[in-house]
Amino acid sequence: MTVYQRIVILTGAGLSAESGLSTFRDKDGIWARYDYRDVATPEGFARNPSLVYDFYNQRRRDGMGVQPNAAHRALAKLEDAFPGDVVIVTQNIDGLHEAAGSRNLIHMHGQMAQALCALCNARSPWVEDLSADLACSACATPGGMRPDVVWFGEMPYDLDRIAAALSSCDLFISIGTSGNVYPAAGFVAAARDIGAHTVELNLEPSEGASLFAEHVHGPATEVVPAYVD
Ligand code: BJW
Repeated sequence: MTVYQRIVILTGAGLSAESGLSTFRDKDGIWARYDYRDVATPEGFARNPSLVYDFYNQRRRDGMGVQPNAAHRALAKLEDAFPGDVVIVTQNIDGLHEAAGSRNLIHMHGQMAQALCALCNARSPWVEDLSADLACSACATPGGMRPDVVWFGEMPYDLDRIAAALSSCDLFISIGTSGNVYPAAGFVAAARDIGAHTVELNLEPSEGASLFAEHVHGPATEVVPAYVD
């Protein structure tokens, strides 16, 4: 690990699976129970906001009391101990990286603990009774409140910062993501193109597995501490 200077780590739902949170595309995953077009698109939200609020309220309840696992902790320890730069780009909307102590963290798909006012872009803590009629405290206009998450067809957050990190990294590690969702699924190609070493740590080969130079397959709580320690 000491030969590297700048590490970018992409994480996905598989990282939090052993903490007890569902993944999306595994056979008992979230998309086996919900149609993503209803709960994870702006069109679905416009059609039936109550369904979307219920979906994210349930996700928040599922996340209550959930603790970071050994893989989250190993990544936080890496950031503390590594002499160079470590940035974690997570697709996860849970708060488990922060809870483990990671600081240099980008939530590219948002955070379930937050609400976003679509009218003035103000962010506020999510409240359980969030509804389409609730007024945003910043602009006092009812009707704009939504979960602060990135749905299909929307632009992920902090892409400029992510592109800058990818353009100068020498090690790219992807953990617990199926490689189905872009632009995150394209980061490995960007890192590889500038000559970075690329590693996949996942339960099974992802969609983009052939793009990685190195693979370690197994549960995140085993393979991540073993790789980064
Ligand atoms: C374990 C494990 C254990 C299990 N240990 N591993 C080409 C280019 C650009 C865009 C597109 C494109 N083609 C299509 C698009 C559009 C679209 C897209 O990608 N569609 C695909 C389905 C084809 N993308 C978008 O719309 C994105 N926006 C966008 O593209 O804007 C325009 C743009 C263009 C060009 C450049 C830049 C921008 C937005 C995507 C938003 C995704 N939103 C969601 C839901 C919201 C958040 C939430 O509610 O949580 O985000 S969808 C869902 O998928 C969620 C996740 O963050 C995301 C990724 O899922 P993830 O994390 O990979 O989970 P799984 O379940 O798929 O995989 C888990 C993996 O873990 C599996 O491999 C398991 O084996 C493994 N695992 N247990 C280790 N214990």
